[in-house]
Amino acid sequence: MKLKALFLAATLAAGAMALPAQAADIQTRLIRFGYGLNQDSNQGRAVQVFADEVAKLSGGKMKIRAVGAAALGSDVQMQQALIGGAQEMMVGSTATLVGITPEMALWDTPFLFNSGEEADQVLDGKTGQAIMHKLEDKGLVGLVYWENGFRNLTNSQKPVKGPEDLSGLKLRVMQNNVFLETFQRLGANAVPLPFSELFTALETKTVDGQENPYNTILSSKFYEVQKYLSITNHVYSPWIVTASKKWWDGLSADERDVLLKAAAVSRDFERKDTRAEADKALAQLKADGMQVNTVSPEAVQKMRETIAPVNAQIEKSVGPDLWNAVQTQLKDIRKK
Ligand code: TK8
Repeated sequence: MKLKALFLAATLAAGAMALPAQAADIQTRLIRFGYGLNQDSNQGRAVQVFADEVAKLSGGKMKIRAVGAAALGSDVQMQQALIGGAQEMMVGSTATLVGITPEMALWDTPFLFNSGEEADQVLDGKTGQAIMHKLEDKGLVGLVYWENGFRNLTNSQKPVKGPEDLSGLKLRVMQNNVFLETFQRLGANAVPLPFSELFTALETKTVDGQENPYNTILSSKFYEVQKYLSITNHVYSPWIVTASKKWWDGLSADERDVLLKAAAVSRDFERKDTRAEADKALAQLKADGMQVNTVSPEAVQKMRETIAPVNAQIEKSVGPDLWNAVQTQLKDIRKK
């Protein structure tokens, strides 16, 4: 009788173990997750999807406290908070990580990708993952890449029809030497500034212009302070979801699994949402009064030639192996 009862208790316990979130090795955790854009943006929507998925997979034990609009700091400030262990997670531009992990500069190569789908294959492939894992030596853990998108120019002065129109234009660039050099070569007066200071800088005319994807120009209301939008698609920008390594190393395998699974769900949602919204954003920017011009293929070609030396610079800082791996993968993708 006694043995039977014991057996029953053991069976019940084993059954409970099989229940997903309740019995898994998951503690109650509050996770501060910072990002730079407004809540009402492609970035904000994807953070919400991530938060919901983490709650679902952890049975409500792991709670994401999402803080947008750079209220926890600029990309660079948040990266430092993650490295120090004062903040758990964030999403931001890979471009702002170049000071920490130089290999990230590969994604800043002008005109590297022809489409978002090409970018997906490279970022989710061997090279993209190898670069992401390099963050671990620096106190960060990369989870997934999201799409920021193809960047285009806006300014308050004139339509940019070619490199000559950039001459002397005060243009905000991301805090990154590749962007600085690219726009200096194009003749602009490039000013590195964190994204969190950009709207005010445009509003007060500290800078004349900036470059970002349509979605961001809309969700950050740059159309209120910028008249001209010139379509160049000069570079594809990824975002990357990162965690503090100090914090990550203290998580159980089950907790990490929840975060990785939720991150993959957020990535798939984010890329779809971002692509679906980009065309609508452009139409909305026109409706909001922006004057839009497409830079001609000839002028784009001239831009490419002017900034070609930047590629050699990037190849030097990422090393020939990574550089060649991406070129080879892109050739393969384009053959198909
Ligand atoms: C948001 C930035 C932004 C980027 C920029 O934190 O700085 O222009 O495009 O998305 O990472």
